[in-house]
Amino acid sequence: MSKAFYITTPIYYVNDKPHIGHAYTTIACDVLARFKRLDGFDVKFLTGTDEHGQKVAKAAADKGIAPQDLCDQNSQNFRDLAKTLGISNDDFIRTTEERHKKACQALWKRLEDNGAITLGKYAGWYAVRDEAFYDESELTKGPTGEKLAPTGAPVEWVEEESYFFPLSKWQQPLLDFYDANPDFIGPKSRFNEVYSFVKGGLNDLSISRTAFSWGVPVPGNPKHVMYVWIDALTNYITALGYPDESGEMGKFWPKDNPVAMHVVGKDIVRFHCVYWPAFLMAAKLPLPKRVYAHGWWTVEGQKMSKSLGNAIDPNMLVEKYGLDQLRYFMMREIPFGNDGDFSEAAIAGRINGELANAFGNLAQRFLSFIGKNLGGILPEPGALQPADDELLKACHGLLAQCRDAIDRQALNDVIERIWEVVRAANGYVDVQAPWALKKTDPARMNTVLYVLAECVRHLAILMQPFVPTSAAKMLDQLAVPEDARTFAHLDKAHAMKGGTALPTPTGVFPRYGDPKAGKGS
Ligand code: ME8
Repeated sequence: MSKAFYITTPIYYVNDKPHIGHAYTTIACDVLARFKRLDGFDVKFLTGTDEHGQKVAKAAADKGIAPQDLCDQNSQNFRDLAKTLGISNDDFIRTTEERHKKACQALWKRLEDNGAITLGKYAGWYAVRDEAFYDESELTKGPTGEKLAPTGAPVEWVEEESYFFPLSKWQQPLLDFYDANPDFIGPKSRFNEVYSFVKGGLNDLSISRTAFSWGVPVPGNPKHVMYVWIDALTNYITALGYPDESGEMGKFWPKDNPVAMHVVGKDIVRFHCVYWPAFLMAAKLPLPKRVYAHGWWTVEGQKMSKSLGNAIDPNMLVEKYGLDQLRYFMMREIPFGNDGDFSEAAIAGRINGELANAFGNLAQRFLSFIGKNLGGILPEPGALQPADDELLKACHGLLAQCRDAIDRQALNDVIERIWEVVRAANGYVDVQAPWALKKTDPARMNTVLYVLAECVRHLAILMQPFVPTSAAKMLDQLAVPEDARTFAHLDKAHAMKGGTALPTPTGVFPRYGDPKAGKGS
């Protein structure tokens, strides 16, 4: 029976257009989803849009359009972006869908039945930009003395009738859960941050609003709409068919859940690692296995913001650099979990130095040599020498190392492990110099060319999650059949066969800035 893996992105607010931050999270999840599929898992990969709440209602009012119209337009922008980025999501959820309203109301009723919801009055601070309540003690002062949330968002005083979730009661169960599941939150620094936040004490949470109506109505009291975060977090189980707990819920959200993981930015850790598990515990539903929070991108050294107008449109980046080039850069440039900076110099450096020179040239040089000198037929290898064995051994050792890194969400480590072999293969070419062997020792030349082809087959199969189009082109050039490209095919039984006719090679990774090359894949 195949193993299941459920991976989700945050659902993005539709108050504005997507930018590279959104593209980053979605690409990272796509890499994880593709890796697991290639590794034999039955994967469900979910992304979508978060469409309710005061922030979206306000954005629509500012534009003078109905909230649903704004949602329809901007949700489509996110859906189109997923397509442009080559995202392999299995579902795209919108929180204004009927299936979602049904799931939210069912979860609410279940919480109510379990005595986890009370009616009271909220009086406190709220930041619309963060859609978050803040305690007075968390606030800071802005330049003109105004009160600000710790994120820098303006806050407003809210006083209204509200339903409450008794979060304070869940402090100890949450701490016990974190103690028993130290891998629930990654990276470790985020785990520690959440742990000390919860240890510091939790306030009960207001979970409904009456000041506006753009949300899921509270069952039995439609004067209230649900707090947008209880609505938003529920999306992860809506997409599995909740409240029906048989079908996909049983498979992708099972008891003791060893299957589901959420990838989020560091801004929304508290919602995913404190509120969400507490809601689920109170509802007596399984918790996800892991939440991984990545870092923050700045652009040319600056924070992206509406006022600076420097939020980069990912569509433009794909147009300018090529899709696989962008995907590779984002996954390679910074350790997943750390902050990083997007700059023209950095992406151009990675494209030219690594994709074009190191990886692209490695394949291009020996493939054109075979095309020109051997009629495009991959030669049979002779007896292997220690240098050949060493390179092939490095190839065979890669999958285990990549799996280990993937399970820690160390995406750049996966690339680094692969790149160690790319470097070793380039070193092998330099030392073995197959072009020189043509005259002196053609049999040895054949072996070297064969070993290179087998090595590049491994590298291209393992690079598929990161650069799917280019890796596929490389595998086409090696005449690897489309149904022989999973990780199960990395074994010796599926090695390249001498005598295989190879198609005419063409460059897979053009240099950036080379007027002859055009843009990438
Ligand atoms: O928070 N760098 O939606 P959102 C890296 N609707 N990632 C970034 C980024 C940056 N500069 N800016 C945004 C919400 N992101 C809620 C989520 S989930 C149940 C509800 C990414 O549109 C990052 O993943 O504000 C961050 O967590 C997410 O976009 C926030 O998207």
